[in-house]
Parts: sequence; structure tokens; C-alpha cells
Amino acid sequence: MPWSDYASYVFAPNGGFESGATGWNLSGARVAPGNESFYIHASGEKYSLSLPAGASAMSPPMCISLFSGKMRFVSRGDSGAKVKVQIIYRGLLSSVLGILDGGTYSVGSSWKPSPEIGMLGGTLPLLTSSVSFLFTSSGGAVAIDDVYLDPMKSS
Ligand SMILES: [Ca+2]
Repeated sequence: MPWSDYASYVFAPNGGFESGATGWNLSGARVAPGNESFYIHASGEKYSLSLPAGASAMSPPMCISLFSGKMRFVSRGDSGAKVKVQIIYRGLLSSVLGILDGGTYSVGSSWKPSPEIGMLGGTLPLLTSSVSFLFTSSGGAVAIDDVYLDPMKSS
């Protein structure tokens, strides 16, 4: 709400890394002490995900409707660091139906919410049942925390 975003977001499974890396598929990334500074999900949380340059992290799958809207997360990083977001669409049996480039974003030295990253909405591949988000860092270390999906386009 502080950012005038009133969508009905759903928290990604272990989307704040308070359960360690449970459910995430990490490559070169690790859960580290230090929560994002706004405590968007809950006060008292303690961890975020650290991605050295070139590391990647795939979120657990989330159910999705054909009217899916957008996702957001919180990040910070080294000067010049960027995070690339890809959206992996899966069908039954986890088969990959499509990969959408969600964009590459510069991160600042202090925590800030990502832009609203739009999803395919009404043009999702037929039979899509879940999505995962793949984060990849470049140009420096990046930290992310509090990953949210707006699973039904609500704004
Ligand atoms: Ca956290």
C-alpha cells in the first residue's frame, strides 16, 4: 500500500526465505541473514536471498489462473548490479510450456520494490497450471526478498 499498489497479492511459497531454501532451486545463490527493510510480509522476519553475480534462483511453482496479472518482489544490490526475471509456465506433469522474459532491472544499494512485472494474462499457453519465477543476477551481487504474485488480475 505505501506504493499505491492495491492488487490482491499472494505470497510465493517460502517467498521471504524464512524457511531457508525450501522449495527453491538455487544455483550459486544462498539464503543470508538480513530481511528487506520494509517487512512487507511480516515484522520480525530475518532472511533474504543473496545472489552473487551470475547466480540464479527458481521459485517453487505457484498455481495460476488464465487471468494472471503481475508479480513483484523487493531487491537491492551492488552498484551496477541487475536482476533478470523470467517466468516459467508449466502444464500438467511439470512440462515447460513457455518462458516469458519479465525484464532486467537495475537494483539500488537500498531495498526497494521491483516494478510491476506483467505476465501473459489472457494469452497464457493453453493448459498452463503453474508458474515459477527465475531470478538471475548480473553485474554484481543482488539480494531479493518477499516475492509476490497477483494470481488473478485484480487491478
Ligand atoms: Ca525475508
